[in-house]
Amino acid sequence: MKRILTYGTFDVLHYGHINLLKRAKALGDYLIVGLSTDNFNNIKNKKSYYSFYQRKLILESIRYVDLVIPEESWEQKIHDIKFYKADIFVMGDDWEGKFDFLSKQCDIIYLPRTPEISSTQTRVYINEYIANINLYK
Ligand code: C2G
Repeated sequence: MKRILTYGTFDVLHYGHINLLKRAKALGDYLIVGLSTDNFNNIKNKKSYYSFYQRKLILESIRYVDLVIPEESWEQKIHDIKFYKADIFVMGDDWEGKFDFLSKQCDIIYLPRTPEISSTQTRVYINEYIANINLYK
């Protein structure tokens, strides 16, 4: 059983996230996602639209995801790799090189980030769509 570990905020879920989760799962048999808590988002200077529990509910409904754990600090990865017996640590390549220090614990794979889509961009699209609806009312 090959176990894969990844982390993220996964706010306003979009196809870039799904692409990452799908490819991560394809590398093994069991995908664990460390989901940034609202407090850790503050540390990352990231404000998410959905709460941790809402984002957790959404992630747990995705067929590629087997387990969602809270990501509360930058430092927990080494513990998580050991505790969950992760064989591969996966991140999008916007993080290229940032987690190479974990290579003593497990394989590290950075997957190409899906271009042109982000949670922020998705929120812009939604706001523009709503503004257009109101325009024609
Ligand atoms: N991602 C992607 N393509 C996009 C957007 C995101 O492949 N268009 C990937 C990111 O590279 C990351 C994952 O999807 O691997 C989750 O992205 P975010 O929710 O933005 O996570 P981030 O804020 O990068 O947090 O300790 C690691 C951090 O928690 C990562």
